[in-house]
Amino acid sequence: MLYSLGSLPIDPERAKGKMFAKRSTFKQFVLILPAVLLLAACQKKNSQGNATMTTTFDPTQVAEAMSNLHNVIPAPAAVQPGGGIFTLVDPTPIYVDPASDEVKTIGQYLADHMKPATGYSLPVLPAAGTLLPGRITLTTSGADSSLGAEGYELAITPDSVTLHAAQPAGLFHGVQTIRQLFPARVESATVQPGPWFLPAVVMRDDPRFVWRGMMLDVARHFFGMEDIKTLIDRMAYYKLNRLHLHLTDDQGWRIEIKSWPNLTKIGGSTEVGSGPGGFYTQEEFKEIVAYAQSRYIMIIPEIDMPGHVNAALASYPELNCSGVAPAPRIDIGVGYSSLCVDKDITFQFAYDVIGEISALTPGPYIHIGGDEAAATPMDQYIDFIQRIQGSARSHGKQAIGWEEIARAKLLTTTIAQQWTSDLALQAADQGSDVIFSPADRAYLDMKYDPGTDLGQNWAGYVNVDRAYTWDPATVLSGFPINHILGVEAPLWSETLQNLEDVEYMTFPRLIGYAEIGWSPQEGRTWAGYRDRLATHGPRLTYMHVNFYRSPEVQWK
Ligand code: TNX
Repeated sequence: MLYSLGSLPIDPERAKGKMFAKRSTFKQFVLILPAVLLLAACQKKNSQGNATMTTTFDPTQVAEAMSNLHNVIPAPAAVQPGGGIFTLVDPTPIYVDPASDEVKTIGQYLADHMKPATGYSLPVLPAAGTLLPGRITLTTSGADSSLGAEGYELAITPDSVTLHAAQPAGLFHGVQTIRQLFPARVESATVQPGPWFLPAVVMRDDPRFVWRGMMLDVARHFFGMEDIKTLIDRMAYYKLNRLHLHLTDDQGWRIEIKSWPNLTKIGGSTEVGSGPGGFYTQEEFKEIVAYAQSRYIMIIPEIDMPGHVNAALASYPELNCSGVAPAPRIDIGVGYSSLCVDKDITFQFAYDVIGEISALTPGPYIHIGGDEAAATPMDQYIDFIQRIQGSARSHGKQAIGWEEIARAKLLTTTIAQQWTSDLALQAADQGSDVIFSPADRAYLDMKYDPGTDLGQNWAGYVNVDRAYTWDPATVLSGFPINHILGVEAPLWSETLQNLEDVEYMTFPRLIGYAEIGWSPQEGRTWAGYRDRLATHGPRLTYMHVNFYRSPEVQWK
């Protein structure tokens, strides 16, 4: 009885349909706040979840719980605030579908992420049949199939948290929303004082675009397994789902190819500057792929060809037209190297590499580069790209290439990645889908402003505002909206030596790209986003992310 006090009416039919409120409004918040405070003053639950005694909750903490509803990033598609608050108790069971190991794993992931800060026990238990009242429930049974591959529905009442999704990925994304609805200190690695409140709500959320990615250049500087896993965890928190690894370039070859061992033996031993380079063995790479998969992120491997190949040319003299291997390169020049596209062995090499990489990744994509091939004659470039996309296809993969590949005759399954021109229009004309990574908005290696020590500025300065205030649908005028796959933010690593550098350039800008990729365009404003982002400062701090405290944001 007590729990309905102050509730806004939530009609389940409305919650499913078009009438569902788009985004909660501040007005609704003000309306329900007094009721919430009243409720909070009356309610305390024991471990069975019954209200047993009267106590007074700190109104500031209740207000914080309510405001977290408005600070989720990416902003959920639809939010209907409820009445009251859910209080986590010790222990709180997490009920999961008994028939699904995958759902159980997601339940355990939530428990593992709540445990350090709360110190609470959150046993993951199978819930047979109908949902048990109370506590936290994660389930795909009875979910609305229109939630799609990644959507979820989250219902929080004062006595239960229920997450529905049609697919496990949706549950995983919903778990990130739950984490963000708890106070920021829930991300602490050490036990923090409670109470652990969640605001009552019904959310229905699914992404605008299927492709929400980041790219990391591990060729110019090499980053080890732990760095990659850390980055994957950060991405997951913001519902990103693609990590593109730029595995080869002039300065380094970073993935073991068993049929061409010198690629890593010689080509993997250098990087920009004087560093030792490095590479992933195939076993290590599989481990990265599996780790990313457990966070519902797909690894997109890139082998950049026919330019950006000095590390390969230095490893095998026979890949050079001259038959002579060039010296390794550790500078940051571009556009000077090319595979010798006249030679049969060049194609043998490319096909072998594509075959081994295809076998390493379960996903349907392989990125073949294709950018800045200034040292390859255009007719040979076009022939090369066409043959390589065919090879990818023969291994059951869709080729992805930087926008320059639009000059070739593309298969409709081939995907182009826009970065600096309108060539992507030609790709869409040929029936290809396009990923948007406009350098002057989405390049994570662009300096924030002239005072940024790291990064480059050839595409201009990209502050947090500029990184956020654009729409993939309007980057190229006349671009057909049905060919937009989504958005990806590339981080080129010429100037970045370690994870701290990577994080500094990535955060907070990546959070904005996550919202551009996930949230409805309608209603997105810099002012609104900026204020929500400010509340993520403490979260990032608890996670030990080395983010740039941009003066554009009044960090909490
Ligand atoms: C352009 S973007 C490149 C990269 C550089 C980057 C530096 C693209 C497809 N090619 O080779 O690392 O600029 O910002």
